[in-house]
Amino acid sequence: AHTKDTAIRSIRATIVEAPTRRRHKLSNTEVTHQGYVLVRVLLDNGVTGIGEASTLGGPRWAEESVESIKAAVTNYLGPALLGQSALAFEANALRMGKAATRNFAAKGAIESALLDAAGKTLGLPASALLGGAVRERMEVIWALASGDSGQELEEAKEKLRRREHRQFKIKFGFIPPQADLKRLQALRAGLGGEVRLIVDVNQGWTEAECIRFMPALEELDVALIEQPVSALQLEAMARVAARTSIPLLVDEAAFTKEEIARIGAMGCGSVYSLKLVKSGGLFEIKRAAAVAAAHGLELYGGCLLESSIGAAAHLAAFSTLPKLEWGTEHFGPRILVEDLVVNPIRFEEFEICVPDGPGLGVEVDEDKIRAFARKD
Ligand code: MUC
Ligand code: MG
Repeated sequence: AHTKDTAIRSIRATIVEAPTRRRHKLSNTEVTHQGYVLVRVLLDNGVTGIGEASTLGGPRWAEESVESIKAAVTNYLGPALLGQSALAFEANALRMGKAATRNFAAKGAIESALLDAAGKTLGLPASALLGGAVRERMEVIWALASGDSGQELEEAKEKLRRREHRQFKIKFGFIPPQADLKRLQALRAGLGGEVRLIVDVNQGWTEAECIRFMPALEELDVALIEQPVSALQLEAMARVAARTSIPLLVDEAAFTKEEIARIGAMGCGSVYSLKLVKSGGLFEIKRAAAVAAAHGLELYGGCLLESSIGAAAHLAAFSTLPKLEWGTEHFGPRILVEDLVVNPIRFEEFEICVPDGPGLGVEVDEDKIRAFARKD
């Protein structure tokens, strides 16, 4: 394709609702379908690029919903970029910043689509445009979130048997802490002492509940506790972090670089979860990682149950980070009944493989998109 004609001709957004293999529960919501907005950009050279914005149960995990994302892309962010070169990544991010505050999932999807189109134009993987990959695969964590203890143990055993995952994140906070502890005890007893277990409370506990129940998590050798208290209660999170021997993973409490600097300075945790829907761009994820690392935080490659499209975008950025101590939790492509691409991301020997084709390296399955697109 011609590298001269990289002007952005159109930007379109489609709402997609893809069924999940089982119910996925969190402290404040549960899903049986994943809501995505697919963003397609068309350049003057005829190349198209695809990006994905993910949500979890409507505007629940964060403020953005599929409806708000589509509106932001169609009415504000898209129009601000028409006629600009897809290769002008920083200038385009500035333009989006002027057109809309926050709206990170929407901005992240557009930038992913531009990286896809630019990479396809230049014949380079998106990771090359982000600085070049320093790793081609990474250890990948699976999330257990049905709430049915027996089912969760069977699911984990199956993942181990298939050599797909050997680290598990257990979603807490949708039942009382005592009941969550029973789930965890059953998993630890059934899986043995070697398997790494992470707990994500999704802001579900008070500081008092942390004080009461974290000693039990320590006994069960939990490796990491993610966002135990409200994202707004930074002081409480810092006190909890100082009290427990388990490192805290900061998720909902920090989206922007300034927020990361604050949680870093306050000691709210010692690991940071990177997410496109928090950073609003793949270049920005790299800056988020640098700010977190400069405050002494280790890095965890987060997800919001993206399909292989969103996962490919994340992996392009994660693959370029000098350090990614905790690997990634990109299990999204495998929780969908049907992935949205014809060449799903590969999982091998407990690792997820970074696609190496041009752009994001995935090809949209148009039949699936037609089947799952919201009819409105
Ligand atoms: C979150 O809070 O980490 C990622 C995995 C999962 O089960 O939920 C998401 C969001
Ligand atoms: Mg989380």
